[in-house]
Amino acid sequence: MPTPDSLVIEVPILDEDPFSHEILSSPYGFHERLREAGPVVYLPKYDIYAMGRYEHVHSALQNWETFLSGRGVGLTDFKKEKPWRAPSLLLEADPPDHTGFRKVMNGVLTPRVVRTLRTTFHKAAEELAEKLARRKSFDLVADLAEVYPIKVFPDALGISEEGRENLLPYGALAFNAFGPKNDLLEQALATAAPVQEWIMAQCGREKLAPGGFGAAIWDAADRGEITPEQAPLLVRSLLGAGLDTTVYGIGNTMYGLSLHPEQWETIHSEPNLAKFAFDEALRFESPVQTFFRTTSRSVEVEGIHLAEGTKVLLFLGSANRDPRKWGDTASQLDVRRNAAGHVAFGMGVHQCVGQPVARLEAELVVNALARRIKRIELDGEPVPKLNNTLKGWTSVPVKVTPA
Ligand code: HEM
Ligand code: OVM
Repeated sequence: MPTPDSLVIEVPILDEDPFSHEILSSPYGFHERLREAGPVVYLPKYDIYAMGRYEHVHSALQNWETFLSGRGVGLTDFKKEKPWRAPSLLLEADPPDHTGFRKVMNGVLTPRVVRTLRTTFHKAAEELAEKLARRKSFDLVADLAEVYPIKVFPDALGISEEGRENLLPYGALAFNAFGPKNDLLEQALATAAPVQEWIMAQCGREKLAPGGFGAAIWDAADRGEITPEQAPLLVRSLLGAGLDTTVYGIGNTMYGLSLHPEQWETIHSEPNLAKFAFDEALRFESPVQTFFRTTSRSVEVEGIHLAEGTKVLLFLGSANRDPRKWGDTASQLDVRRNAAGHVAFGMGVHQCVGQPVARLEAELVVNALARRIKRIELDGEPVPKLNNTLKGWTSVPVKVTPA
């Protein structure tokens, strides 16, 4: 029933911790309680509001004027507390500041530029798939998801070979840092200083190989589109956002397909479905589960009042499984479903700028495996990987039958 503007509804309260180990490793029961409780729910544990339904998550993502990113997309309000690092010029900025930086990054990661990587990425995918298909069993994470992106992405960026072991810990730190200061963040921070130092040292022009994404950002500085002070921060965005996300994305996709061997059969018989399988798998198990926004003004959502400066936690992973949007099969993986409209890459002005890279990696590696493996199934209990923002696995043992 529509709510008259004048009628302010009392907000439902959920006394649960979405950043607890239990909910992080297995969030779907909580998502359902969140969606059922109402369009906007209060979480007293953190004094924040949360949205879990597709309609409201989707519209908050589109409405950057009311739901700000510039005060941080984590729990910390940058207006009240000092951020743990200099804010991202992209992720943690609003128009008009965001607009010019986004234009530059769009130019660095155009589908046309990304197409030039196809040959190299293809060769690496074929080699890895050939090796894995010969084994009776392997681990989807340790032997595949944590191998392929590390093989191709740092070279595409143009960073040095030395120190690449810092990349995944930096991503883990950055994504944990969007959450509360819990044990997961404390653990990541304990070893963070040398990791952060290495990351920033890689962002200078002299460190970046010609022809890579990093050098392309510096070319934009040469053209006067950004300043030499801003270029390293844009390079840092790629170092922080570009690797863990695809490790989780490829891992989650292969996990979903192993959990449903009949879905694998479908893509084995039609390997060109690999790219659709990736979108459906991102919907089914979204690597980036949540992002915050901060209200820029007093606003009412379905009759619930949010004061200016309120932190709102948007559950992308819950929106992507909302039966109101996806029907009663929302919690099932179906590679033939039209997953268009999912919010795993966000929506609106901040929608993932790295999508062409993520899609290229996933499509090539899943396609290469689909052609060589007839059957895949779980071969033991998957072990969840805990992170305040990312959902994925530390280990997924599988048994495979070669084609
Ligand atoms: C933004 C997810 C891969 C770079 C985003 C956002 C999401 C996301 C949800 C929106 C953030 C928001 O609205 O606040 C993912 C997923 C990936 C992936 C699920 C893999 C499956 C990548 C890759 C790169 C990248 C490979 C770099 C090459 C970025 C950057 C932003 C972003 C720089 C900020 C854009 C902006 O604020 O304008 N990503 N991402 N991402 N992503 Fe990705
Ligand atoms: C950034 C960024 C963008 C997306 C995700 C992310 C660490 C960082 O621009 O720094 O997570």
